Amino acid sequence: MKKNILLITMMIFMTCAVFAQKNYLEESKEAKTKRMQWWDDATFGMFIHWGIYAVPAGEYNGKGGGAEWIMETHKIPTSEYEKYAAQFNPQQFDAKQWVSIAKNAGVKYIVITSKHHDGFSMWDSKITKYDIMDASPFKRDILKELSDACKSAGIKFALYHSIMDWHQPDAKSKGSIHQNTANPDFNKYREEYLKPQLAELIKKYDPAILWFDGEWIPEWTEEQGKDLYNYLRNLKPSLIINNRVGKGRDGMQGVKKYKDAAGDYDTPEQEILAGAGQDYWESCMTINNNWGFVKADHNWKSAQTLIDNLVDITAKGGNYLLNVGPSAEGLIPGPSVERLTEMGDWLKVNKEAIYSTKGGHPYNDGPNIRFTQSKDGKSTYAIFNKAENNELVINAVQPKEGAKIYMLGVQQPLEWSKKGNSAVIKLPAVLPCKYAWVIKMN
Ligand code: FHN
Repeated sequence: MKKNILLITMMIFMTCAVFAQKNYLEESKEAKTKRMQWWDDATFGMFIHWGIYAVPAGEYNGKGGGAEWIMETHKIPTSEYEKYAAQFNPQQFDAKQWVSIAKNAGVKYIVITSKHHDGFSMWDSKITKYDIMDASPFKRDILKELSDACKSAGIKFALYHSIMDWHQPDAKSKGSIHQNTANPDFNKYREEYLKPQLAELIKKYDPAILWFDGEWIPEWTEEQGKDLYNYLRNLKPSLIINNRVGKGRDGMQGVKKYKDAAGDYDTPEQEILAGAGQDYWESCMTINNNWGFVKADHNWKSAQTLIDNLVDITAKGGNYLLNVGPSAEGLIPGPSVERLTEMGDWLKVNKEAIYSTKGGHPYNDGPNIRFTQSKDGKSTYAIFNKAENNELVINAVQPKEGAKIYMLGVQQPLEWSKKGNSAVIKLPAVLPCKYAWVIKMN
């Protein structure tokens, strides 16, 4: 008798345990800090916008405009746009080569578009035939190849996923040009398409981050965002999710409009916070003018600008998510690779001032000096991109009398002196790198 009672009690307990969803919206600050640690230390990620929109490459019927937005920009009917899937056959795609480019650039995590607004699934999805395996001649699981290559190289693999979907009938906002059902049932799309695809992505590719976008549609609400956040964290407790999972993002400036907005970090886009960030934040930017590949877009940002951005963002306590838009052939454009290589060469000399640091307090000293700090607070790094008379004058931070001051990449300590409230540091005759240099002060 006693044995039966014990057995029944255990079964009830186990059943409750299985169905007891944890509420991660009430996660403690300590637990979140622990979960975000690798991301906070990583500082530099690569964004990849890749899809069948690479086939038109920013041109439709002889007219430019729209990269990953080309379906909307040119009001391309779904049946017309689907034809790009049948032309998408990136035979030069080599996941290991892409990951090697990222690793050499000093990138610590890669966020690739699993599904952008056009609704095309860049993986072998069992939920739809509108995917790389069934609708394209390529028939290779791109996300599987890339996630495997990332794992082998020690780079975190992550996914961008659009809530907005111009292909799924029930996802189409009423009145949108793509609407082709009288009464789209958004709840049906969310529960029977969006969530099952996300569960599939977590199970198959184990992403470290889910980077949501397209949350601005009228059908999506903060409540649905909170529900989705909790659903996903229960599937993978260590998952990191950006603040576009809900409706809490304040436009392109990307910070939370209210304290309990769903999502783990803020997402300024094509801009850098004006001052030091108050929460976890990541600035996503293009390397030219477009996210997706545009054959006519040769407006590449200089290596100087990209390194200045990385330094400014790091000094303000943020992460830099820099985008590449591969071609329909599966190649990351050469000018992107050149600039990423320059960033990697710079980081090889100066990584100590970037990875696993805290934003400086203050974060700057005029327009050309930024500060970061070691996590233990024992070292301050002054990162500068301009100096006159072969010396650097620092006012905002005062080294201790007699402190040894170094430049990263240079063996010998530097000569320096105090002049009033300034520290005047003599720079070495031969500098260890291009673009910007780091003074280390203990
Ligand atoms: O509409 C998207 C756009 O295509 C791109 O993905 C950027 C980068 O995150 N986000 C949205 C525009 O804010």
